[in-house]
Amino acid sequence: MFLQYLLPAQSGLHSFLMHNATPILLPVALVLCLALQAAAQGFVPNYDESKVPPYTLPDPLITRAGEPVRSVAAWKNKRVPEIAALFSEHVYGSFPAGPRSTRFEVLRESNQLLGGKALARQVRVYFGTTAGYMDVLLFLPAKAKKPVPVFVGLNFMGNHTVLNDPWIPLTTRWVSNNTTYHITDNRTNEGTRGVQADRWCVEMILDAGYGVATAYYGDLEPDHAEGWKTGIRTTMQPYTALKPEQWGALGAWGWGLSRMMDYLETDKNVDARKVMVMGHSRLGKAALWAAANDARFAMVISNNSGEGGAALTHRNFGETVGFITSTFPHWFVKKFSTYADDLSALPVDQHMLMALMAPRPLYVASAQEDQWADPHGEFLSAYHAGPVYALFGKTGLGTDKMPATEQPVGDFVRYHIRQGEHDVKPYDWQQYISFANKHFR
Ligand code: GTR
Repeated sequence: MFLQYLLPAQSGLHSFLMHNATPILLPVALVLCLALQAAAQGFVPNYDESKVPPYTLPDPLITRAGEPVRSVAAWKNKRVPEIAALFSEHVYGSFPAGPRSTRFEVLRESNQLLGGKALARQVRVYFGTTAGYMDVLLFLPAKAKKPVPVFVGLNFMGNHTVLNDPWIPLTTRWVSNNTTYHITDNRTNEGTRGVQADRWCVEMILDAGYGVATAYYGDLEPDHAEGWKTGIRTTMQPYTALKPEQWGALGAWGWGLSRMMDYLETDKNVDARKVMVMGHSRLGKAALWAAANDARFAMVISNNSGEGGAALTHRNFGETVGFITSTFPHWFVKKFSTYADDLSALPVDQHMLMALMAPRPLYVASAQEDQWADPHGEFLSAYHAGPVYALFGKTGLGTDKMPATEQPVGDFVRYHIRQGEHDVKPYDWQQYISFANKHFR
């Protein structure tokens, strides 16, 4: 089935794939790279459902002291803080409550993008009273007569990659080298404009009457093992009162989403009660953790977030704690890696993270060819959040049967698995838009 895992781990081939794949082949190349990395580590992922060892999930509705949670009040006052503290301690690290951002500078504004369909703003969001900042790119439907609900999410390569328009400034931050895009000195270039436009579907979102806000995740922390040294975990240390090792890169990216929210609350064209946080893959993990900590996000969307995101950790399928914490040691707190060989000791699982979203609408999406992210584990974790939604009188997925491809299921918790690879596709956005229509219109 996954022939790629049989390939020898040759660093030359690895780097060839990483750097010479055409844009269209990039997702395939990434899978191959992961496979080669896995092979290099002597790691053989399990892709056989019948070989998933038995596991026991902690019950979201029983406290650590063994008391059942029977009311919304008990859930909110006792169990939510307890679960959030468990995730902080064992997985993601602390999530600083602030400082909130209060200083915003509109750097540029235009009503010329997308043939005049979009009102676009690039806004510099300063961190507290410091000179540190992130640049938020906001698109709004030009025709809107009142404040609109907005999708918000971080991007992987810079704001200029989400839409091909020379009006959008190139990021000046550190970016990953990539010879497909001729990035060799960790600085981006004109050739990368719009290269991730397929993932953002800006026009489709605006046509549906929604706005979309994005920022480059490298504004918060460069995504490599040493990135924390120049990222906000270091620069904001006096303000967050946390040492860099007390939170991970996922936490830093999630914290940035909250700072974007600080800005959106002040934008008169945005309906701040209807801001939907969305993230893909590692940025889906960050989006979930942000939403768990910040109730201002009114809807939560996890796109192929996988291990450490929506997928159940206790299932041994696809990516594992051992692999993720050794390949990306900077994403989590160190303690998470100690569960690599003994998952039974881990006192949380990701269905509890899903449950922290309740009663907000939650969408979990997988992709058929993204077995690395364990689609069935993503489905199950959405399913096991159901009892908490029920406590609020809301139906979650409403079924324990994994649906066929492109047959979304669920009410307040919704799930789909689409055909194709690890990515964000127009199909995914169509579903997120109709989910938003259902709950916000
Ligand atoms: C992979 C990682 C996944 C996922 C993915 C991504 O290398 O193993 O957990 O986060 O990266 O972000 O695209």
